[in-house]
Amino acid sequence: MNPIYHRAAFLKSAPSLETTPTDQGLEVAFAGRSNAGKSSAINSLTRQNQLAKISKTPGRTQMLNFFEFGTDLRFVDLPGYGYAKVPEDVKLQWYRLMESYLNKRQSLCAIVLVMDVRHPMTDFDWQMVEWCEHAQLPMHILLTKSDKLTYGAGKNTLLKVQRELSKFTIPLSLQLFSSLKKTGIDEVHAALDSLFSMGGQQAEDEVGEDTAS
Ligand SMILES: Nc1nc2c(ncn2[C@@H]2O[C@H](COP(=O)(O)OP(=O)(O)O)[C@@H](O)[C@H]2O)c(=O)[nH]1
Ligand SMILES: [Mg+2]
Repeated sequence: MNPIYHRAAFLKSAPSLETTPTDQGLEVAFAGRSNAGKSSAINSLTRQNQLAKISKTPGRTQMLNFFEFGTDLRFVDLPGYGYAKVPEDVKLQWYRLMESYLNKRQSLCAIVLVMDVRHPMTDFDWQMVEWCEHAQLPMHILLTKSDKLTYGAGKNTLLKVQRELSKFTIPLSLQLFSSLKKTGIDEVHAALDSLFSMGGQQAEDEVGEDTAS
């Protein structure tokens, strides 16, 4: 457990890259299909029931939601995707927003990909992993709603997804999680500690390269 994550407070909602908070420090962004359990996961990790909105009408929020803790450390709740009912122009807007954020955001150091353990590795999820591989962004995967499966079935899914992802070269880790039962939280905190520390190390290396040249 790392209590720093409990200090997270809402910072800003941004509908575009131009309106995001100053691009300094480090942030970890949470991605996932609408209804996968992203906002619930952020609330469980920060021990705050109302921090990220748990939406009853999914697929409509085309916003990047920023939460800050400590100095220049942030979580970002990315807009969800995958609802058939969403109109084409909303899908296009989502795509453009995600593409510009993932490609241009300097402080983005890792992605937490949230998937419903009963529906892992949808097309959207594959696209996210490919994006991260392309950008060489480390990734941690939460197979959430694990309370919906027996322990054995959850473990089987975990192993299957692990095998499917073995071809990727980015640092990749995954775990079972449940916001409902509050299981797996310590493991996520440890993964976040490691992602932020890798991000900090890389930022230092880049500064080193700049001063050396
Ligand atoms: N059983 C169960 N339901 C969950 C869990 N996490 C989220 N949910 C439910 O799944 C729905 C979508 O959750 P939400 O966090 O809003 O998903 P988001 O669209 O990815 O942000 C809500 O009805 C939640 O109560 C979980 O771990 N277990
Ligand atoms: Mg949400």
